[in-house]
Amino acid sequence: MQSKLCHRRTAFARTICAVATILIGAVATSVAASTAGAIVVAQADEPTGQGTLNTIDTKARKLNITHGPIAALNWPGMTMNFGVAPGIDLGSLKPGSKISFTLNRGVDGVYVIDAIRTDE
Ligand SMILES: [Cu+2]
Repeated sequence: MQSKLCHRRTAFARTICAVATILIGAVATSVAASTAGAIVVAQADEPTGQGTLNTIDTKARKLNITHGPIAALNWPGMTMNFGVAPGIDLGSLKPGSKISFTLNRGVDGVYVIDAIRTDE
């Protein structure tokens, strides 16, 4: 839970993250419930990238993408492969498309695409 909140970029969000970490660990249920609302909001602020979809491996569920810088992760632009979360339909994607995507960090620490859309 708190890792998503910690992905937020602003100093304010990082402060909230630190406070939430303390509260979730130590304080009563009523306080934890109030911090839960902030965490739900933070999910809309996952790391986001934009780029060009180069290739689609439907079987392995991997996309090769040339993406621009991803500021939230301090990543420069690069060409790389991404895994895709279960439930994302790859059938409507086409090589060469301009795309936007969001990333979610799995339990193994590797970022996978958990949302993707084609840009006009
Ligand atoms: Cu990359």
